[in-house]
Amino acid sequence: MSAAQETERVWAALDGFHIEVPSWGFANTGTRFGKFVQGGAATTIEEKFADAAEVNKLTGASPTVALHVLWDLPGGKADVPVIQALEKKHGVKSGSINPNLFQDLEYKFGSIANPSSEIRANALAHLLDSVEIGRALGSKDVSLWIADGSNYPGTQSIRKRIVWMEEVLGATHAALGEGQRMLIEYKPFEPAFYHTDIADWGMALELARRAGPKAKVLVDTGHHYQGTNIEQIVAWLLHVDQLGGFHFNDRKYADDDLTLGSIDPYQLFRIFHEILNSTKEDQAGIAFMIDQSHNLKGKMEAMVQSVVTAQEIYAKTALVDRARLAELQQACRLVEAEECFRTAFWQDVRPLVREWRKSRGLPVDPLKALTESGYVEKITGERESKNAKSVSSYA
Ligand code: AOS
Ligand code: ZN
Ligand code: ZN
Ligand code: ZN
Repeated sequence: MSAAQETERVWAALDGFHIEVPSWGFANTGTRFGKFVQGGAATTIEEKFADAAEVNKLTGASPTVALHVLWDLPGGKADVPVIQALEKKHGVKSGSINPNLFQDLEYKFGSIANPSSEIRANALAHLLDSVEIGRALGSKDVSLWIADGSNYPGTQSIRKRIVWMEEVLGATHAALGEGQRMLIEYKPFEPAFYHTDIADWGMALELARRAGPKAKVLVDTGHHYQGTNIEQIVAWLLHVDQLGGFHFNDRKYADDDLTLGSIDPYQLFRIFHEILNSTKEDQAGIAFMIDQSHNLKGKMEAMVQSVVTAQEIYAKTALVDRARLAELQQACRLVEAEECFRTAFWQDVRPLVREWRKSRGLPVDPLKALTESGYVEKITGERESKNAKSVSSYA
């Protein structure tokens, strides 16, 4: 590939690349053992929007912010005008709407799979509110993570809980408006430690199919057992037209929510390759989102680092000579095929990405620009005393 072709490919890829940042990634979240409160963490929805806007200003790639209904719109639909005002003020839009069915004490034994029909009805009401909020904000996706499960064998009926979930998800789907979707996330364990009601992509896929055509599967990269071939799951979901989006993060052990690409950048490259190897239409239906929680790293720095890493790895992936690769695969020329694939991964695309940033009027080095802007000092000064008081609540 000529240098001009490489530039063209990388620039086209970066122009089309957006990744959503989570509102909760700017707030004080921690581990189950506690959290180290950061002076500059966002304490209000306004501060979360300000931080998300700053990340977008530096990277040009994160124009939307994922919202958590209970944490960001505690007043429910009544808070929509507040969010709309923030969108206008900060120039970033609301992205996926995340219902919260794991925090209230009534969900101790489950939400949409709880044996109590009353509690299931409350969970459905919250999902319907979330759909309404999404519609009012003009946001496409309602993103469902269901923490339901049980801790000991024999304590719950796995089969009955499937039926209950089908009922609630079907009713949620029926409420979706034109252009709205629901994404179903899966996770093998945590908080439940014996069975999780939506434990893997097969369960999520089947529930999505039964709910209806606007339901798709959401792949959180941290939600797999060690060694799972995530790109193969991605390939399958693309094949059956059920891939709704991603929660990107990285991990060494379980759902560690580390900065994406920090442990295994090659895995991210392989996932992106399956996506870039699919049709433009397929690609248009995939929501890229970051789902991370930074307990030790500065939140702004970690988020900028994540978006920049996503851009760089996406750019690398765009350099795979897919036509040549297909020929080599067809001819079973294994070593050449592997080298063709890996050559793109080994290439240092950072000079090309810098050129792209310059040409788009963006800072050439977003992390350095963040440091030089004094933004982190500014927000720390403004928020430190508020953060010192709020050592408790998760997010
Ligand atoms: C939890 O493990 C899931 O990844 C959720 O998607 C996420 O962490 C967040 O809480 C959104 O509810
Ligand atoms: Zn997630
Ligand atoms: Zn998770
Ligand atoms: Zn995670």
